[in-house]
Amino acid sequence: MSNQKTFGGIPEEFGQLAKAKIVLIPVTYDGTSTYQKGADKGPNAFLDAAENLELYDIETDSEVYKEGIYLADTITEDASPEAVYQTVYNKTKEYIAKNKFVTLFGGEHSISIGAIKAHYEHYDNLTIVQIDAHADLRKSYQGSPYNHACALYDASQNADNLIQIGIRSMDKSEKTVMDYDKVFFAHEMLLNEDWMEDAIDLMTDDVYITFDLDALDPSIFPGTGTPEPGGLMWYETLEFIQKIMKERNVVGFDLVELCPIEGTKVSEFLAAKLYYKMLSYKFAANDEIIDDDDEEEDNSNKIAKFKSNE
Ligand SMILES: [Mn+2]
Repeated sequence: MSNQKTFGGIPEEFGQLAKAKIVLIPVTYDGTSTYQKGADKGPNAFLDAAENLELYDIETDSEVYKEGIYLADTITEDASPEAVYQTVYNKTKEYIAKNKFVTLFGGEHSISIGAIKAHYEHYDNLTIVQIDAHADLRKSYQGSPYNHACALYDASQNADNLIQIGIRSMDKSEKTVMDYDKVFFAHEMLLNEDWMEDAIDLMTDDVYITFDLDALDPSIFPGTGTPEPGGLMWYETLEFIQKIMKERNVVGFDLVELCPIEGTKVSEFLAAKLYYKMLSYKFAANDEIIDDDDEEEDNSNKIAKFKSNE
């Protein structure tokens, strides 16, 4: 399927592959989700919402689209979970080889398996940061290692470093795979006002972020297949992403599991805004937003739910 439009309706000159620093690959696969279906409709809802974004970011005083965002053809492969994995892996590799900053939008979380692998094969000592309500560490589920419940199993075994953030749902069997020193459970984050710095301290220089949108609290992001209570709020999410972008070299990311709800655009608009914020932080990270850390933390304490109330 060929995308005629540019991301967010940006001018054609900033949407061409040759000049773009950023590539966005939409992936519509929703073959293995188990509760509410509809993540296949995520990419189109996200792209529609993005057309209504303001392209100037107040916080970073930047217009990140001028770095160039190439909207790649949507991956609509759905023959099997393995075929999806292979296609995503090949496409991601292709754009990494062109020195692009590769981003993907799902689709369910299994679409991340190939994207993560392409990145950890390319970058030595890469950290995978998984922001997610679910551990996703099953070796196989419903007959496939490429099921969304297995999205991070491969990374847990083969990537150099996996850090899990916001986890609040898992199967007991996943305990044997999980590295507890690198997991930030939601109920513990609530009591640890230093969780962001603690997590960043565990990261190597190069970082890939896989962001399952169900990590967010359902009150701000209801549009997902398995909405788990007790998730991340908007400003603490932005604070954490901004800190990673400033303190580490983020080499790519994916956002997955948007499952649009008919009659409301809250979730897809949040997803579009989050995507654009992540790019703004990434490409403004080394200039405009270097500021006084102490002052920033004072402000964020007032609005971050996962910080101590004292
Ligand atoms: Mn997940």
